[in-house]
Amino acid sequence: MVADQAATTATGRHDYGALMARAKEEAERLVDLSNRGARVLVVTHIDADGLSSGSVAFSALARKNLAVSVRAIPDLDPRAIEKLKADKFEFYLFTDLGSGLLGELSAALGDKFLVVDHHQVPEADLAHARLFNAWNYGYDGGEEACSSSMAYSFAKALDAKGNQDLSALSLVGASGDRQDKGDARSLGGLNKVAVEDAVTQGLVTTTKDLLFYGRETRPVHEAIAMSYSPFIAGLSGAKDAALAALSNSGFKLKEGGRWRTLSELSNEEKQKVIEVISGFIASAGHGADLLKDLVGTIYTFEFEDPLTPLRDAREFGSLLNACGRMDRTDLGISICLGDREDALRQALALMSEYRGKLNKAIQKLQLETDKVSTTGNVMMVMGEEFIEERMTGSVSSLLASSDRFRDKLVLVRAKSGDSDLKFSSRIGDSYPGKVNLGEVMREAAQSVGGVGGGHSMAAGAKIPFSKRDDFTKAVLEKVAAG
Ligand SMILES: [Mn+2]
Repeated sequence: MVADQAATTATGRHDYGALMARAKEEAERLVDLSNRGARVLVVTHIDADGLSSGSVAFSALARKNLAVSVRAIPDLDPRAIEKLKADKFEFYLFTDLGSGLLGELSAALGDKFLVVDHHQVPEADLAHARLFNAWNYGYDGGEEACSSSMAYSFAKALDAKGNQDLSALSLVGASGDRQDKGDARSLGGLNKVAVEDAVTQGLVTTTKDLLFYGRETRPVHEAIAMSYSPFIAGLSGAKDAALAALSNSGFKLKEGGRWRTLSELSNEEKQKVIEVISGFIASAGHGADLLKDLVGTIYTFEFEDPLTPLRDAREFGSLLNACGRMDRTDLGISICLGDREDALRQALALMSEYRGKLNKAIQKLQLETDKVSTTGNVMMVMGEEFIEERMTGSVSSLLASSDRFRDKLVLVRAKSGDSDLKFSSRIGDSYPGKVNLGEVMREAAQSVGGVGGGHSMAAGAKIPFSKRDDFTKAVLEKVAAG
Protein backbone atom coordinates (compact mmCIF):
# COMPACT_ATOMS: atom_id res chain seq x y z
CA MET A 1 0.00 0.00 0.00
CA VAL A 2 2.69 2.45 1.02
CA ALA A 3 4.76 1.54 -2.01
CA ASP A 4 1.80 2.10 -4.36
CA GLN A 5 1.16 5.53 -3.03
CA ALA A 6 4.81 6.40 -3.24
CA ALA A 7 4.73 5.46 -6.89
CA THR A 8 1.76 7.70 -7.65
CA THR A 9 3.00 10.74 -5.76
CA ALA A 10 6.78 10.62 -5.76
CA THR A 11 7.10 12.01 -9.24
CA GLY A 12 10.30 13.75 -10.19
CA ARG A 13 11.91 15.50 -7.30
CA HIS A 14 9.66 14.02 -4.61
CA ASP A 15 11.46 11.39 -2.56
CA TYR A 16 8.71 9.73 -0.56
CA GLY A 17 10.89 6.68 0.09
CA ALA A 18 13.61 8.73 1.79
CA LEU A 19 11.00 10.68 3.76
CA MET A 20 9.42 7.50 5.12
CA ALA A 21 12.83 5.95 5.85
CA ARG A 22 13.72 8.97 7.97
CA ALA A 23 10.30 8.89 9.67
CA LYS A 24 10.90 5.25 10.53
CA GLU A 25 14.31 5.99 12.00
CA GLU A 26 12.90 8.74 14.22
CA ALA A 27 9.88 6.64 15.20
CA GLU A 28 12.14 3.82 16.38
CA ARG A 29 14.24 6.23 18.36
CA LEU A 30 11.15 7.51 20.16
CA VAL A 31 9.77 4.06 20.93
CA ASP A 32 13.18 3.10 22.28
CA LEU A 33 13.23 6.20 24.49
CA SER A 34 9.80 5.45 25.85
CA ASN A 35 10.78 1.87 26.65
CA ARG A 36 13.22 3.49 29.01
CA GLY A 37 10.41 5.45 30.65
CA ALA A 38 10.93 8.80 28.92
CA ARG A 39 8.18 11.44 29.03
CA VAL A 40 7.61 13.21 25.73
CA LEU A 41 6.09 16.65 25.08
CA VAL A 42 4.59 17.50 21.71
CA VAL A 43 4.88 21.27 21.18
CA THR A 44 2.83 22.74 18.37
CA HIS A 45 1.54 25.94 16.83
CA ILE A 46 -1.90 27.41 17.51
CA ASP A 47 -3.26 27.52 13.96
CA ALA A 48 -5.28 24.78 12.23
CA ASP A 49 -2.23 22.96 10.86
CA GLY A 50 -0.53 23.29 14.23
CA LEU A 51 -3.45 21.88 16.19
CA SER A 52 -4.06 19.03 13.78
CA SER A 53 -0.38 18.07 13.39
CA GLY A 54 0.15 18.21 17.16
CA SER A 55 -2.90 15.99 17.61
CA VAL A 56 -1.71 13.52 14.97
CA ALA A 57 1.71 13.23 16.63
CA PHE A 58 0.14 12.99 20.08
CA SER A 59 -2.34 10.28 19.04
CA ALA A 60 0.30 8.20 17.29
CA LEU A 61 2.61 8.30 20.32
CA ALA A 62 -0.17 7.71 22.85
CA ARG A 63 -1.30 4.67 20.88
CA LYS A 64 2.20 3.26 21.37
CA ASN A 65 1.68 3.77 25.10
CA LEU A 66 4.21 6.55 25.36
CA ALA A 67 3.92 8.97 28.27
CA VAL A 68 3.10 11.93 26.02
CA SER A 69 1.54 15.37 26.50
CA VAL A 70 0.70 18.04 23.94
CA ARG A 71 0.93 21.82 24.25
CA ALA A 72 0.15 24.57 21.73
CA ILE A 73 2.04 27.87 21.84
CA PRO A 74 1.62 31.02 19.69
CA ASP A 75 5.34 31.63 19.11
CA LEU A 76 8.53 29.70 19.66
CA ASP A 77 11.19 32.18 20.79
CA PRO A 78 14.24 31.85 23.07
CA ARG A 79 12.10 32.63 26.13
CA ALA A 80 9.57 29.94 25.24
CA ILE A 81 12.40 27.46 24.70
CA GLU A 82 13.78 28.16 28.18
CA LYS A 83 10.34 27.57 29.65
CA LEU A 84 9.97 24.26 27.82
CA LYS A 85 13.40 23.18 28.98
CA ALA A 86 12.50 23.98 32.60
CA ASP A 87 9.63 21.50 32.39
CA LYS A 88 12.22 18.72 32.08
CA PHE A 89 10.70 16.37 29.56
CA GLU A 90 13.08 13.72 28.23
CA PHE A 91 12.13 14.47 24.65
CA TYR A 92 10.39 17.30 22.75
CA LEU A 93 8.61 16.80 19.45
CA PHE A 94 7.92 20.11 17.69
CA THR A 95 5.28 20.27 14.99
CA ASP A 96 4.64 23.29 12.72
CA LEU A 97 7.28 25.36 14.48
CA GLY A 98 10.97 25.26 15.35
CA SER A 99 12.59 25.21 11.89
CA GLY A 100 13.82 28.77 12.35
CA LEU A 101 15.35 28.20 15.78
CA LEU A 102 17.37 25.00 15.35
CA GLY A 103 20.53 26.49 16.85
CA GLU A 104 18.67 27.74 19.94
CA LEU A 105 16.89 24.39 20.32
CA SER A 106 20.15 22.45 20.10
CA ALA A 107 21.78 24.74 22.63
CA ALA A 108 18.92 24.30 25.10
CA LEU A 109 17.87 20.68 24.52
CA GLY A 110 20.93 18.97 23.05
CA ASP A 111 19.69 16.20 20.76
CA LYS A 112 16.56 15.50 22.79
CA PHE A 113 14.17 16.97 20.26
CA LEU A 114 12.82 16.62 16.73
CA VAL A 115 11.28 19.32 14.56
CA VAL A 116 8.56 17.95 12.23
CA ASP A 117 7.83 20.81 9.89
CA HIS A 118 7.29 22.28 6.44
CA HIS A 119 8.48 25.87 6.90
CA GLN A 120 11.25 26.89 4.57
CA VAL A 121 14.68 27.24 6.16
CA PRO A 122 18.00 28.56 4.87
CA GLU A 123 19.85 25.90 2.84
CA ALA A 124 22.50 25.45 5.55
CA ASP A 125 19.89 24.55 8.17
CA LEU A 126 18.27 21.79 6.08
CA ALA A 127 21.03 19.37 7.06
CA HIS A 128 20.43 19.83 10.81
CA ALA A 129 20.31 16.40 12.42
CA ARG A 130 17.15 17.12 14.45
CA LEU A 131 15.08 18.48 11.58
CA PHE A 132 12.49 16.41 9.71
CA ASN A 133 11.31 18.91 7.11
CA ALA A 134 9.32 18.42 3.90
CA TRP A 135 11.78 20.53 1.90
CA ASN A 136 14.47 17.90 2.50
CA TYR A 137 12.52 15.39 0.41
CA GLY A 138 11.66 17.53 -2.58
CA TYR A 139 8.23 18.64 -1.35
CA ASP A 140 7.38 22.32 -1.58
CA GLY A 141 6.35 23.02 2.02
CA GLY A 142 4.31 26.00 0.84
CA GLU A 143 1.76 23.93 -1.03
CA GLU A 144 2.67 20.23 -1.20
CA ALA A 145 3.15 19.36 2.44
CA CYS A 146 1.95 20.74 5.75
CA SER A 147 2.99 19.81 9.26
CA SER A 148 -0.06 17.58 9.52
CA SER A 149 0.92 15.48 6.52
CA MET A 150 4.50 15.35 7.85
CA ALA A 151 3.19 14.24 11.26
CA TYR A 152 0.96 11.71 9.51
CA SER A 153 4.02 10.26 7.73
CA PHE A 154 5.63 9.95 11.14
CA ALA A 155 2.47 8.29 12.50
CA LYS A 156 2.50 5.82 9.62
CA ALA A 157 6.11 5.00 10.38
CA LEU A 158 5.03 4.19 13.95
CA ASP A 159 2.11 2.01 12.85
CA ALA A 160 1.08 2.05 9.21
CA LYS A 161 -2.23 0.23 9.67
CA GLY A 162 -3.23 1.46 13.10
CA ASN A 163 -2.79 5.14 12.26
CA GLN A 164 -4.43 5.35 8.84
CA ASP A 165 -7.44 7.08 10.35
CA LEU A 166 -5.16 10.05 11.14
CA SER A 167 -4.95 10.75 7.40
CA ALA A 168 -8.17 12.77 7.65
CA LEU A 169 -6.59 15.31 9.99
CA SER A 170 -3.82 15.90 7.44
CA LEU A 171 -6.46 17.29 5.09
CA VAL A 172 -7.62 19.68 7.79
CA GLY A 173 -4.09 20.99 8.33
CA ALA A 174 -3.44 21.32 4.60
CA SER A 175 -6.70 23.24 4.07
CA GLY A 176 -5.97 25.45 7.07
CA ASP A 177 -2.62 26.37 5.54
CA ARG A 178 -4.38 27.06 2.20
CA GLN A 179 -2.43 24.40 0.34
CA ASP A 180 -5.34 23.60 -1.99
CA LYS A 181 -3.41 24.93 -4.98
CA GLY A 182 -3.73 21.98 -7.37
CA ASP A 183 -6.23 21.68 -10.24
CA ALA A 184 -9.72 22.65 -9.06
CA ARG A 185 -8.27 23.66 -5.70
CA SER A 186 -7.16 20.13 -4.87
CA LEU A 187 -4.39 18.96 -2.55
CA GLY A 188 -1.17 17.61 -4.05
CA GLY A 189 2.22 16.23 -3.11
CA LEU A 190 2.54 14.68 0.33
CA ASN A 191 -0.94 15.93 1.20
CA LYS A 192 -2.26 13.81 -1.64
CA VAL A 193 -0.80 10.68 -0.08
CA ALA A 194 -2.98 11.43 2.93
CA VAL A 195 -6.00 12.09 0.69
CA GLU A 196 -5.52 8.73 -1.01
CA ASP A 197 -5.21 6.91 2.32
CA ALA A 198 -8.33 8.63 3.61
CA VAL A 199 -10.31 7.82 0.45
CA THR A 200 -9.13 4.19 0.47
CA GLN A 201 -10.25 3.92 4.09
CA GLY A 202 -13.69 5.24 3.19
CA LEU A 203 -13.18 8.20 5.53
CA VAL A 204 -13.29 10.88 2.87
CA THR A 205 -15.10 11.45 -0.40
CA THR A 206 -14.18 14.13 -2.91
CA THR A 207 -16.59 16.18 -5.03
CA LYS A 208 -16.42 19.37 -7.05
CA ASP A 209 -18.77 22.16 -6.07
CA LEU A 210 -19.16 25.75 -4.95
CA LEU A 211 -16.89 26.31 -1.97
CA PHE A 212 -19.11 28.12 0.47
CA TYR A 213 -19.33 27.63 4.19
CA GLY A 214 -22.14 25.25 5.15
CA ARG A 215 -23.07 24.24 1.62
CA GLU A 216 -25.01 21.25 2.94
CA THR A 217 -26.56 22.90 5.95
CA ARG A 218 -27.05 26.66 5.56
CA PRO A 219 -29.56 28.68 3.54
CA VAL A 220 -27.81 29.83 0.35
CA HIS A 221 -27.53 33.49 1.36
CA GLU A 222 -26.09 32.54 4.76
CA ALA A 223 -23.55 30.23 3.19
CA ILE A 224 -22.36 33.06 0.95
CA ALA A 225 -22.29 35.61 3.77
CA MET A 226 -20.39 33.25 6.08
CA SER A 227 -17.61 32.64 3.56
CA TYR A 228 -14.48 34.74 3.92
CA SER A 229 -12.14 33.08 1.45
CA PRO A 230 -12.24 34.50 -1.10
CA PHE A 231 -13.47 37.65 0.62
CA ILE A 232 -16.19 39.41 -1.36
CA ALA A 233 -16.78 42.98 -0.24
CA GLY A 234 -20.50 43.61 0.24
CA LEU A 235 -21.37 39.91 0.64
CA SER A 236 -18.88 38.34 3.03
CA GLY A 237 -20.21 38.97 6.51
CA ALA A 238 -23.35 40.64 5.12
CA LYS A 239 -26.26 38.22 5.39
CA ASP A 240 -28.99 40.74 4.57
CA ALA A 241 -27.18 41.99 1.49
CA ALA A 242 -26.71 38.43 0.25
CA LEU A 243 -30.40 37.71 0.80
CA ALA A 244 -31.43 40.89 -1.02
CA ALA A 245 -29.13 40.22 -3.96
CA LEU A 246 -30.40 36.69 -4.46
CA SER A 247 -34.07 37.67 -4.06
CA ASN A 248 -33.70 40.51 -6.55
CA SER A 249 -32.33 38.13 -9.13
CA GLY A 250 -35.46 36.00 -8.84
CA PHE A 251 -33.61 33.19 -7.15
CA LYS A 252 -35.77 30.53 -5.51
CA LEU A 253 -34.49 30.62 -1.94
CA LYS A 254 -37.14 28.44 -0.31
CA GLU A 255 -38.88 25.20 -1.04
CA GLY A 256 -42.11 24.47 0.79
CA GLY A 257 -41.30 27.03 3.49
CA ARG A 258 -37.83 25.57 4.05
CA TRP A 259 -34.59 27.34 3.11
CA ARG A 260 -32.71 25.55 0.34
CA THR A 261 -28.99 24.81 0.63
CA LEU A 262 -26.28 25.17 -2.02
CA SER A 263 -25.89 21.42 -2.34
CA GLU A 264 -29.53 21.15 -3.47
CA LEU A 265 -29.18 23.57 -6.37
CA SER A 266 -29.16 22.54 -10.02
CA ASN A 267 -26.16 23.43 -12.16
CA GLU A 268 -28.06 26.31 -13.76
CA GLU A 269 -28.93 27.67 -10.35
CA LYS A 270 -25.32 27.42 -9.24
CA GLN A 271 -24.36 29.38 -12.35
CA LYS A 272 -26.90 31.98 -11.33
CA VAL A 273 -25.33 32.23 -7.87
CA ILE A 274 -21.98 32.93 -9.52
CA GLU A 275 -23.61 35.63 -11.68
CA VAL A 276 -25.09 37.33 -8.64
CA ILE A 277 -21.70 37.26 -6.92
CA SER A 278 -19.89 38.60 -9.95
CA GLY A 279 -22.04 41.73 -9.63
CA PHE A 280 -20.22 42.44 -6.37
CA ILE A 281 -16.75 42.07 -7.76
CA ALA A 282 -14.89 45.12 -8.99
CA SER A 283 -14.78 44.77 -12.75
CA ALA A 284 -11.20 46.02 -12.89
CA GLY A 285 -8.57 43.35 -12.68
CA HIS A 286 -8.88 40.07 -10.94
CA GLY A 287 -12.55 39.25 -10.76
CA ALA A 288 -12.20 36.27 -13.08
CA ASP A 289 -9.46 34.79 -10.86
CA LEU A 290 -11.64 35.24 -7.83
CA LEU A 291 -14.69 33.65 -9.47
CA LYS A 292 -12.58 30.64 -10.40
CA ASP A 293 -11.68 30.25 -6.72
CA LEU A 294 -15.35 29.83 -5.82
CA VAL A 295 -15.49 26.34 -7.29
CA GLY A 296 -13.24 23.49 -6.31
CA THR A 297 -12.58 20.11 -4.75
CA ILE A 298 -14.48 19.43 -1.57
CA TYR A 299 -13.20 16.90 0.95
CA THR A 300 -16.10 15.47 2.91
CA PHE A 301 -15.55 13.47 6.10
CA GLU A 302 -18.11 10.71 5.86
CA PHE A 303 -17.88 9.80 9.55
CA GLU A 304 -18.77 13.29 10.79
CA ASP A 305 -22.22 14.68 11.55
CA PRO A 306 -23.44 16.53 8.41
CA LEU A 307 -24.81 19.32 10.60
CA THR A 308 -21.39 20.35 11.91
CA PRO A 309 -18.48 22.14 10.21
CA LEU A 310 -16.35 19.08 10.96
CA ARG A 311 -17.93 17.41 7.94
CA ASP A 312 -15.82 19.51 5.53
CA ALA A 313 -12.00 19.66 5.67
CA ARG A 314 -11.89 23.44 5.08
CA GLU A 315 -14.60 24.20 7.60
CA PHE A 316 -12.95 21.93 10.15
CA GLY A 317 -9.79 23.96 9.56
CA SER A 318 -11.64 27.25 10.07
CA LEU A 319 -13.04 25.98 13.35
CA LEU A 320 -9.55 25.04 14.56
CA ASN A 321 -8.19 28.41 13.48
CA ALA A 322 -10.90 30.15 15.46
CA CYS A 323 -10.00 28.09 18.55
CA GLY A 324 -6.36 29.09 18.17
CA ARG A 325 -7.02 32.76 17.58
CA MET A 326 -9.41 32.92 20.52
CA ASP A 327 -6.88 31.39 22.90
CA ARG A 328 -8.70 28.08 23.31
CA THR A 329 -6.29 25.64 21.69
CA ASP A 330 -7.43 23.10 24.29
CA LEU A 331 -10.83 22.96 22.56
CA GLY A 332 -9.22 22.53 19.14
CA ILE A 333 -7.03 19.68 20.32
CA SER A 334 -9.93 17.98 22.12
CA ILE A 335 -11.93 18.09 18.90
CA CYS A 336 -9.01 16.64 16.90
CA LEU A 337 -8.77 13.86 19.47
CA GLY A 338 -12.46 13.02 19.05
CA ASP A 339 -14.54 15.12 21.47
CA ARG A 340 -17.86 15.79 19.75
CA GLU A 341 -19.76 16.99 22.84
CA ASP A 342 -18.62 19.76 25.14
CA ALA A 343 -15.51 20.88 23.26
CA LEU A 344 -17.37 21.05 19.97
CA ARG A 345 -20.25 23.01 21.48
CA GLN A 346 -17.90 25.54 23.02
CA ALA A 347 -15.83 25.82 19.85
CA LEU A 348 -18.91 26.57 17.75
CA ALA A 349 -19.83 29.43 20.08
CA LEU A 350 -16.26 30.69 19.93
CA MET A 351 -16.37 30.59 16.17
CA SER A 352 -19.29 33.05 15.98
CA GLU A 353 -17.49 35.34 18.40
CA TYR A 354 -14.36 35.15 16.29
CA ARG A 355 -16.26 35.91 13.09
CA GLY A 356 -17.78 38.92 14.83
CA LYS A 357 -14.33 40.26 15.68
CA LEU A 358 -13.07 39.69 12.17
CA ASN A 359 -16.11 41.45 10.73
CA LYS A 360 -15.61 44.44 12.99
CA ALA A 361 -11.98 44.80 12.00
CA ILE A 362 -12.89 44.63 8.31
CA GLN A 363 -15.70 47.16 8.62
CA LYS A 364 -13.36 49.55 10.40
CA LEU A 365 -10.89 49.15 7.56
CA GLN A 366 -13.52 50.00 4.98
CA LEU A 367 -14.54 53.14 6.86
CA GLU A 368 -11.16 54.43 7.98
CA THR A 369 -9.10 54.48 4.84
CA ASP A 370 -6.23 56.30 6.58
CA LYS A 371 -5.43 52.99 8.27
CA VAL A 372 -4.35 51.58 4.91
CA SER A 373 -1.38 52.70 2.87
CA THR A 374 -0.31 51.39 -0.50
CA THR A 375 3.20 51.63 -1.97
CA GLY A 376 3.57 49.95 -5.33
CA ASN A 377 2.47 46.33 -4.93
CA VAL A 378 2.56 46.48 -1.13
CA MET A 379 -0.46 47.43 0.96
CA MET A 380 -0.14 47.88 4.68
CA VAL A 381 -2.77 47.97 7.39
CA MET A 382 -1.80 49.93 10.47
CA GLY A 383 -3.91 48.02 12.93
CA GLU A 384 -2.29 49.11 16.22
CA GLU A 385 -5.50 50.61 17.48
CA PHE A 386 -8.11 48.16 16.32
CA ILE A 387 -6.64 44.77 15.42
CA GLU A 388 -5.66 42.33 18.16
CA GLU A 389 -2.32 40.63 17.77
CA ARG A 390 -3.88 37.20 17.40
CA MET A 391 -6.22 38.39 14.63
CA THR A 392 -3.47 39.68 12.29
CA GLY A 393 -3.15 36.40 10.38
CA SER A 394 -6.88 36.17 9.77
CA VAL A 395 -7.13 39.76 8.57
CA SER A 396 -4.15 39.45 6.22
CA SER A 397 -5.45 36.17 4.74
CA LEU A 398 -8.86 37.70 4.20
CA LEU A 399 -7.51 40.84 2.51
CA ALA A 400 -5.16 38.86 0.25
CA SER A 401 -8.13 36.81 -0.96
CA SER A 402 -10.32 39.86 -1.69
CA ASP A 403 -10.79 41.20 -5.20
CA ARG A 404 -9.34 44.56 -4.17
CA PHE A 405 -6.05 43.32 -2.80
CA ARG A 406 -5.46 39.93 -4.38
CA ASP A 407 -2.75 41.46 -6.62
CA LYS A 408 -0.98 42.90 -3.56
CA LEU A 409 1.50 41.89 -0.94
CA VAL A 410 -0.56 42.47 2.19
CA LEU A 411 1.06 43.50 5.48
CA VAL A 412 -1.03 43.76 8.63
CA ARG A 413 0.51 45.08 11.82
CA ALA A 414 -0.71 45.14 15.40
CA LYS A 415 0.68 45.86 18.86
CA SER A 416 2.38 42.98 20.63
CA GLY A 417 2.92 43.52 24.33
CA ASP A 418 4.20 46.95 25.38
CA SER A 419 7.14 47.39 23.07
CA ASP A 420 6.74 45.14 20.03
CA LEU A 421 4.85 45.10 16.76
CA LYS A 422 3.54 41.93 15.18
CA PHE A 423 3.34 41.73 11.37
CA SER A 424 1.40 39.21 9.35
CA SER A 425 1.94 39.14 5.60
CA ARG A 426 0.34 37.37 2.66
CA ILE A 427 0.75 37.39 -1.08
CA GLY A 428 -2.50 37.55 -3.01
CA ASP A 429 -3.10 34.81 -5.58
CA SER A 430 -2.98 37.35 -8.43
CA TYR A 431 0.24 39.06 -7.31
CA PRO A 432 2.11 40.00 -10.48
CA GLY A 433 5.72 39.52 -9.35
CA LYS A 434 7.76 36.83 -7.70
CA VAL A 435 8.84 37.20 -4.11
CA ASN A 436 9.67 34.77 -1.31
CA LEU A 437 7.79 36.33 1.56
CA GLY A 438 9.33 34.04 4.20
CA GLU A 439 12.81 35.22 3.25
CA VAL A 440 11.77 38.88 3.01
CA MET A 441 10.21 38.85 6.48
CA ARG A 442 13.09 36.93 8.03
CA GLU A 443 15.78 39.20 6.62
CA ALA A 444 13.89 42.44 7.20
CA ALA A 445 13.12 41.47 10.80
CA GLN A 446 16.71 40.44 11.45
CA SER A 447 17.96 43.76 10.13
CA VAL A 448 16.08 45.60 12.90
CA GLY A 449 16.71 43.13 15.72
CA GLY A 450 13.44 41.21 15.38
CA VAL A 451 12.41 37.68 14.38
CA GLY A 452 10.54 36.72 11.22
CA GLY A 453 9.98 34.02 8.65
CA GLY A 454 7.43 31.59 7.23
CA HIS A 455 6.39 30.45 3.78
CA SER A 456 6.79 32.02 0.36
CA MET A 457 3.11 33.11 0.31
CA ALA A 458 2.45 33.62 4.04
CA ALA A 459 4.85 34.85 6.69
CA GLY A 460 5.11 36.91 9.84
CA ALA A 461 7.48 38.92 12.00
CA LYS A 462 7.81 40.45 15.41
CA ILE A 463 9.96 43.55 15.78
CA PRO A 464 10.59 46.36 18.30
CA PHE A 465 7.91 49.04 17.94
CA SER A 466 10.54 51.77 17.64
CA LYS A 467 11.94 50.12 14.48
CA ARG A 468 8.68 50.08 12.54
CA ASP A 469 9.73 52.51 9.83
CA ASP A 470 13.11 50.85 9.30
CA PHE A 471 11.38 47.49 9.04
CA THR A 472 8.80 48.69 6.51
CA LYS A 473 11.56 50.29 4.47
CA ALA A 474 13.57 47.06 4.50
CA VAL A 475 10.52 45.08 3.35
CA LEU A 476 9.79 47.50 0.50
CA GLU A 477 13.41 47.43 -0.65
CA LYS A 478 13.57 43.65 -0.64
CA VAL A 479 10.27 43.37 -2.51
CA ALA A 480 11.41 45.91 -5.10
CA ALA A 481 14.69 44.00 -5.54
CA GLY A 482 12.59 40.87 -6.30
MN1 LIG B 1 1.72 24.81 8.95
